[in-house]
Amino acid sequence: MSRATYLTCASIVMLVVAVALAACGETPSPGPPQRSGGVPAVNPAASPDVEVAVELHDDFTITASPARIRNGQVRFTVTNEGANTHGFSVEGQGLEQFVAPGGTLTRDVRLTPATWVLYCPVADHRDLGMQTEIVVE
Ligand SMILES: [Cu+2]
Repeated sequence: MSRATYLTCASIVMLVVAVALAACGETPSPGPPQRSGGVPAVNPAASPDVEVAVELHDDFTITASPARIRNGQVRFTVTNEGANTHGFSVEGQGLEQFVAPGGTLTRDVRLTPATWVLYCPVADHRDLGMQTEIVVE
């Protein structure tokens, strides 16, 4: 191999290496586009007309305070005071939500004048007595 041929071969090898390095050095494809700016809330809750505090207990009791309210937008703040999972349902409202021990849940429900049953939807808790009523006037 002459010196000239050797230099040419070396140049080609270096060129190939350079191209390979360039290929490896490609920046990774960008991930999914990032959202910028605030996303408007889908269903911003109206300020409630009345608030009811609900407590769930391990002895299968559920309390609501106050238990007599005026009709309108009702905000239930449900606290699980027990060591077991309980839940919150308003009969006839299609609402069924579990609440972890020590957890709190807030739900807004529009209630018309009637007597509404609140109960725990977990397992057989309702049959064990875990329900109460509120009167909406
Ligand atoms: Cu329960």
